[in-house]
Amino acid sequence: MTASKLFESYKLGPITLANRAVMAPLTRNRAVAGLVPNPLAVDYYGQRASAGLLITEASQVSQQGQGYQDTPGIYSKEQIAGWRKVTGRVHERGGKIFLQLWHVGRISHVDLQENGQAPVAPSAIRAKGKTFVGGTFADVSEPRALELSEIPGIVDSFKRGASNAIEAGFDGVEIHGANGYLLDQFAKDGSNKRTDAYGGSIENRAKLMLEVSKAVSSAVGAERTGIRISPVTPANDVSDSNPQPLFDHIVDGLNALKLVYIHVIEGATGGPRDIAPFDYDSLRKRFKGTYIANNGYDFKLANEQLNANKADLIAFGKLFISNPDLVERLKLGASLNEPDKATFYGGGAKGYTDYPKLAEAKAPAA
Ligand code: 8OZ
Repeated sequence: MTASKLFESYKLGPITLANRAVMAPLTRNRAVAGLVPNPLAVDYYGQRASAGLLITEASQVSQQGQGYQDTPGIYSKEQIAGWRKVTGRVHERGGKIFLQLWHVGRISHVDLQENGQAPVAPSAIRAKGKTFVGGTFADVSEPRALELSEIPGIVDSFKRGASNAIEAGFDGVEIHGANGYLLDQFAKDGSNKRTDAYGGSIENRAKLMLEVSKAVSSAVGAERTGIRISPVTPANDVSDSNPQPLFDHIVDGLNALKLVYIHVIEGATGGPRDIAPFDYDSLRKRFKGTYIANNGYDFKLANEQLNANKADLIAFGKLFISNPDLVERLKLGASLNEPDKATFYGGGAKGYTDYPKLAEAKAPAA
């Protein structure tokens, strides 16, 4: 068996994780009925319960916050009931699970919005990019700028989503502050051209992310609230002219709120880690809570970063899609299943719940 810090337990606020491997949030687009987690999701998350911590796929906090077809929500009674089955299965198997709270902002389409309205954004600037809706890829719609008077409603929708998640049995929540969705759109100056209290200076642009963090942590406890950020990702056409002071400021604010973790996508989401210069150590040093590192990690890089104390936990995405027993495989130095891109988004059990565990793969054919 391979020795590694990755296999050591870790105390995350009030809960103890069996190891330091985190399953990253992964959009799978299988919530086909009522945007309620698919019954297959119970098996999918349950199969992966040996991760130290599971973070669910991004789950919209309102209809307005949805940007792709068949993504689950966390705002209706039915959705809460659906998620309760997921948390029940994961806990039965000794796992821990956080739900990711999501508002896509301008990365949406009129067909997903109430009465075909425009999606909302900090400013009325359409992103260059596509979404998946009605079974096909389509350009995202032209958004409208949120009125100042609508901002408290956005904060409330995150807060309600967080309370709903706790009602559904989650161990905590992760605020989606990354990848060019609403909170990231407000933070970065490529998408935020507002002239009110939520635009202009770094402090003003960071305000919504910090207000949401404060509201969520006051509702469910800072020790159960984490956040995901992606300082330099170009995902969903987002950009900032000076991300270092922006994210230094954001992390200082999160630290003051005593959030339990920051989950940092280092580099371009799902792409090169070195896309732009950025000092992640600065975030690591500023933040007194847990640092979860993500993006392009394999076992070797995970060990290097853990041993150098650059991270407390490591989040793996694609590797957890194709290896339900990733932790056991890494312990044994066993080979890994390759993920199949064609089944990442949408569909049924294929490429979702049918990746074999090691024992199953090794079992002789009947
Ligand atoms: C892939 C496809 C759709 C959404 C993210 C929630 O990037 C996503 C996402 C990823 O954070």
